[in-house]
Amino acid sequence: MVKQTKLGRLAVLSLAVFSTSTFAAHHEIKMLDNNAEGSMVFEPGYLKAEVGDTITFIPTDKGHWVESRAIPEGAEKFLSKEDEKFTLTLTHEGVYVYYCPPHRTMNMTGIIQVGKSVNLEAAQKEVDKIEKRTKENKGRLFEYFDQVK
Ligand SMILES: [Cu+2]
Repeated sequence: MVKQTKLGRLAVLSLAVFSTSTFAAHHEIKMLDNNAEGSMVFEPGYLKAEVGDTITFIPTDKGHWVESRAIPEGAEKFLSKEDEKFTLTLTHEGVYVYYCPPHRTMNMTGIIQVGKSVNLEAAQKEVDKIEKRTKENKGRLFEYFDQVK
């Protein structure tokens, strides 16, 4: 019984790995004034993706944009414009830490993990720095970072 379940899970897992490495996926992250997590928030705040995938930041609510902080070596920094849709192609494996500049002290932050977390230490430093400076929604970025594998 247990063996069958494990095998079933493995089959699903290998299928998922196969499909993500074969077809680039498209993801969306909403920029919001509020959601169940609190105020000034990206949704989802933690996102797992693969090299070749694209991400579009959606300005669902007004007054937000996105700027990269810690990114993997070789990846390009990004900075979007206020209230504009912004699409990013993920070219390098690693952890991408980003925030919304006007709401960084409200911990309007997020993490995209692309493949393996090759730059984990640098990402941890940036996460610590942002959490230290944030005045509201403390701990939110730590929660996202805890999901990095
Ligand atoms: Cu914002």
